Amino acid sequence: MEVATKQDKEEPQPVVTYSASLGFKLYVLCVMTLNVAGYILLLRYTRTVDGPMYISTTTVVMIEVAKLICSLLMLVRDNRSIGAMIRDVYKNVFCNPTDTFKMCIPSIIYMIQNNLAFVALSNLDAGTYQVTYQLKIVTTALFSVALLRKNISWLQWFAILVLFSGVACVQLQPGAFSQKSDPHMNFAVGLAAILAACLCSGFAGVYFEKVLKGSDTSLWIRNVQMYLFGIVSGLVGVYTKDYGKVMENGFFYGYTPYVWAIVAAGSIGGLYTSVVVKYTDNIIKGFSTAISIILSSIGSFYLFGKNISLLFCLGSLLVMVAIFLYGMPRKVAPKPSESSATTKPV
Ligand code: NCC
Repeated sequence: MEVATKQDKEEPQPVVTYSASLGFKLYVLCVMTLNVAGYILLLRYTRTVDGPMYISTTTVVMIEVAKLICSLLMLVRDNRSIGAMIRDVYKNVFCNPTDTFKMCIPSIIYMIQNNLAFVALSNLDAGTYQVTYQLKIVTTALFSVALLRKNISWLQWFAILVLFSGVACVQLQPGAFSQKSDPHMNFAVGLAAILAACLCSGFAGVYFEKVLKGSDTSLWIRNVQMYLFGIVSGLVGVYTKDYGKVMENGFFYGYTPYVWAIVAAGSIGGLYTSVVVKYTDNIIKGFSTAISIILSSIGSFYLFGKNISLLFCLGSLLVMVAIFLYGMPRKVAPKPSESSATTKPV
């Protein structure tokens, strides 16, 4: 299919916009949001429960494998046969190395980010983790301006300040800095991991959006490209960090049904994230995942017997208000590039 995407290099992104019904967008946002809450709780639960501890780097690899299989199945559906899918992948992935290598960057950064999530959740409670992680809206906004040349209004920058205040309130809750109740948890390490994950999330998300919407290559081909690199970089992670443990106990050591549930939730979350970014953008994605803060906080309260303080509620509320302000529609004159953008239906 010929789409007017190969424009002059100086034209700003995006050059392809994808349309879908509001119902479909709400559906993917809801699934992603509920999944995030479940994923965080599972991660937190499996990192704190007694018993043989699974090797988290292997889980990251398994999630990439599951996402690759699902993306290939989506390509079978789109191409209507396995043979056509193989030809499609061969042509677009293996015969197009320059294009394929574009996905190497987000895949490595996501791999680092996904590993950092395990470090952060081994040292922070689920609620603090989730709210602090909302700082990725700031990094996403900054990278959106830098890479996608997005226009961010004063109201939206104000929303970012409100967001900072909300996150600070949550962190100032009594005991948040000490977490003396669990000697294995180190708040400083958890916070450093989560801040680094925010940078990774912002950069990789915006970079992926730029590449996806910068050409007419299908989402599932982009995902196959990314997950292939994801598997390789994930295995490098296993080798460098946990080689000894894997040799001693095996790759699947400590894999309980809960760990397999993490693999399922991790792959569903990743795939839905890619669909959300395709039909909306990274900023709307951030707005949606804020709802999962409340869900995982409630879950954290029940599962780990944690008391949610008033300050935590206020902080969460400020974060929600900030995300709402950030997502508020505004009138902007269409850019010349946008009027020439190609719109593709679902
Ligand atoms: O941090 P976040 O996403 O921005 O990370 C994006 C996740 O989506 C995967 N991804 C992205 C693009 C693509 N084409 N395919 C993908 O599989 C990346 O590998 C990365 O895992 C969020 O906005 O808060 C969100 O958070 C993650 C997750 O909770 C955190 O990263 C913590 O680990 C959610 N992922 C899951 O719930 C599995 C994501 O849905 C939303």
